[in-house]
Amino acid sequence: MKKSALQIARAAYQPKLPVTLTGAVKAVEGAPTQSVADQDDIKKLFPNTYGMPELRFEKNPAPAPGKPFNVGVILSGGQAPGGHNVICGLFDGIKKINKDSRLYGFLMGPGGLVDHQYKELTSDIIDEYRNTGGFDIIGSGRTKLEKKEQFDKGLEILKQLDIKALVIIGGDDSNTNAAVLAEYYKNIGAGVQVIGCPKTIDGDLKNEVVEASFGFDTATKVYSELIGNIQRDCFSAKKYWHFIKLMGRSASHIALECALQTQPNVCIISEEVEAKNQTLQDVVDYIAGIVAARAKQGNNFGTVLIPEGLIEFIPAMKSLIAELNDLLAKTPDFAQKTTAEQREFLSANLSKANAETFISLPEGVARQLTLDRDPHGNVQVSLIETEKLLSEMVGRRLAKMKAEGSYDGKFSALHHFFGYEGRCAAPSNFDADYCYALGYNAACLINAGVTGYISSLRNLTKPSVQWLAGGVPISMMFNMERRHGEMKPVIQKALVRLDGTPFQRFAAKRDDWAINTQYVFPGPIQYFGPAEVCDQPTLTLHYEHLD
Ligand code: FBP
Repeated sequence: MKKSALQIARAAYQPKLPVTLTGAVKAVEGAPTQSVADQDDIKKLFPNTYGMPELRFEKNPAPAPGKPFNVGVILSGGQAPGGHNVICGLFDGIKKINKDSRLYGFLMGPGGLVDHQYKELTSDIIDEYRNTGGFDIIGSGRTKLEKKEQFDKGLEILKQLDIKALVIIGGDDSNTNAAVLAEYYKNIGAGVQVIGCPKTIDGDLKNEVVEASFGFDTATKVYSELIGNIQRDCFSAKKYWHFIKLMGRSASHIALECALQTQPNVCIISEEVEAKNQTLQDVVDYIAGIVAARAKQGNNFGTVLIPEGLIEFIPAMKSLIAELNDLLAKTPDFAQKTTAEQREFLSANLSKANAETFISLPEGVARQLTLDRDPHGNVQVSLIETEKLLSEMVGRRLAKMKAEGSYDGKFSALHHFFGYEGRCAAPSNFDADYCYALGYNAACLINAGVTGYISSLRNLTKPSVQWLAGGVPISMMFNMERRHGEMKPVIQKALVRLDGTPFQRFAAKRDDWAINTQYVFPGPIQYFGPAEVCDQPTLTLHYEHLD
């Protein structure tokens, strides 16, 4: 594959490891841990891996010579910038312990383990992928590793390749499954350790012990650059309202970080909408109010940031989607009805409140809610064009306001969705360093002989050389939640905290940003240059450290 000039120059970048990891390390045990909630239930489910201590690495002045060992690695779920560097760090880490150690990548996600699809990652291959975006070195997939048969099938190939440890690079669900797998292998005496690494651009895998998931830094910088560019265009032409949907299936961390970076006129935070029990119409009225206020000053332009998961946080929409899922599952001939028949059927069969919500929706969105279903029959919420839904409804509201005499402006909307643009970008210096260190640190955890741990680096707002390296038992992040009708141990998803500093900073400024155009134009990610331009972590991370 032909390489760009940046790719060639970037290949030479040497990620900056925490000082502790630059030589041999020893693991120092902290106090035994507990899960964040439901301790008794989780202890029962993880008899072999519950309560293990946190680990901190320190320099080891007198290391014993390391024996060679083989490791397997899996990329799980959506792409996130820096995944390749986790693998490069892992490779360099195991080779540093012993040059004869070997790394095997399972192909296209967890399915590769179950189906025995793998390739050995040699130094020639690894060198091609240093500091690059993407997950294409081995591919990724969304197969869930959760059944005993999958674990047993996986063990066959792990044994065949003499693999001592499996590293799973994934989000909250994948790390939950990594802990279940670790417990199972320990219980049957399989002799295979399982180590997790925290990945997802969504930024919702974080807590007291995991400060950030990788990929969030780069992805939000890419989106902020694009939003900044749009804002400059919008400020130049002064004739469009830009409705910009941002990825982040559940939590609104991406939208919030981009708002802090770019200071748009409006940013909706799903968690706040839910907490205030707002309706879709409330959200529409809020945006329309700002459009009208800006129009009064002759400013018929602006930007609106919308988190991808918004729809599911609006209580009325949540209830409508839940009832539609049930109703349509019982109505196999629904797709054969004409549009008019479908609308009539739904109006007659939905509860009164849900029917009213349904009728209030623009036709395109109503169709997406009823026709575009996943293989389980559920609404594919991520396909709903929330940006169009909101702008259409704002347009209608403004027309009404015009008729009543409370608005006198022009409203012309353009729509954008930023998601995939950011997931495979070349990792920022932060993500390049963080990911490389996560992988390298995972090698140290393997060498320390532990299982059911997630690779952890802390002190992330400091320069990477000062980061603290260690490991945290995954079971420590668990609570019990209802999933598909059953109570399951899962890692708590981190949503935007309305009492946290990142949201509070935004909330304190948003009224000003709404009316007085205060756009910031962050520009593209810089890989070379002064540290204050190239090495800044996200504002979210920075403000969270003030909490
Ligand atoms: P992960 O949680 O697996 O990291 O994926 C996050 C994400 O990028 C979401 O923001 C988005 O909703 C989803 O993946 C899209 O998934 P897909 O790649 O399957 O279209």
